[in-house]
Amino acid sequence: MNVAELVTDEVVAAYSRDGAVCLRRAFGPEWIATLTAGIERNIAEPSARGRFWNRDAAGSSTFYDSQSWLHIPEYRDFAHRSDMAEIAGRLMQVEAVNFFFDAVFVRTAGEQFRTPFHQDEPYWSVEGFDTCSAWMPLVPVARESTLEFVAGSHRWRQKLVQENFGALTGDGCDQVEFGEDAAPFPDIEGNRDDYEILGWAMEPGDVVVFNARMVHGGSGNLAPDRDLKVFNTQWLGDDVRVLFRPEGMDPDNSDVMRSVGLSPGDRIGTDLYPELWRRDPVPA
Ligand SMILES: O=C(O)CCC(=O)C(=O)O
Repeated sequence: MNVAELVTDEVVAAYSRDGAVCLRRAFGPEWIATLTAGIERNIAEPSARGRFWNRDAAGSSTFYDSQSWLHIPEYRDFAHRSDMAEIAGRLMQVEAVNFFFDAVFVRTAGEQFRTPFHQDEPYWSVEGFDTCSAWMPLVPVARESTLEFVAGSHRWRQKLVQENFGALTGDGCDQVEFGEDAAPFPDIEGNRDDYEILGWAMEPGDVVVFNARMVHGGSGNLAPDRDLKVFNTQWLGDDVRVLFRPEGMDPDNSDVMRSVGLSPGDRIGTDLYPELWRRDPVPA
């Protein structure tokens, strides 16, 4: 399906209002096959950030890795050649889009571990409203096992204490620790009726795109015969600037950003965060 058919004015309005939209049949079987091969390669050759978020006594697990596009050609190919950069640009209504990083969440059959509710931007080495993540399951996912979103939370103003996912591994990498200027994170799971919670059963080819300020979590809770392989990409638009956070970052890009000459306040760029889409100039 072409991007104009997929990202209609109604979809753009829903993304702006709710902070997340599910686009059906956005990617064909060839991309699913490519990314599935990429995930298999990634599990065999994890980056230094590769880690298990969970392994339980029954043998189920959740594997996480990020920024692997630098050594996984299938991920690089998707970032550069698929329609995802344009989809991100048209949803965010920006002039240009840079690739930030990829992440994978791979749960084996029957895995129960659910990702705690959190926002993404507070972990990142950048800040801005024009951000999005594209969460793409490569296998069918049922409603009770999908990622969930608190509608409208991308416009919440309060700084919240976020989960320290670095602590799930104990390896000292990518730790975050919020101070007293952040409010306690609300108990979404315990008070589900107080929130409008969005989530979609999805098929391979569907993608959920969400603003990085969105409160989201869940996934997991898998039936004994269902696994869940998710490929995720993060995209940055016009108002995004480099920011090194005293709370810590996950993934912490500050060293690598410094090494390519990026400083706090800079517009993102360089070969590490390439610009992959720009709105066509209006003809004169
Ligand atoms: O799939 C998951 O378990 C977590 C996904 C997530 O938090 C994200 O894509 O930012």
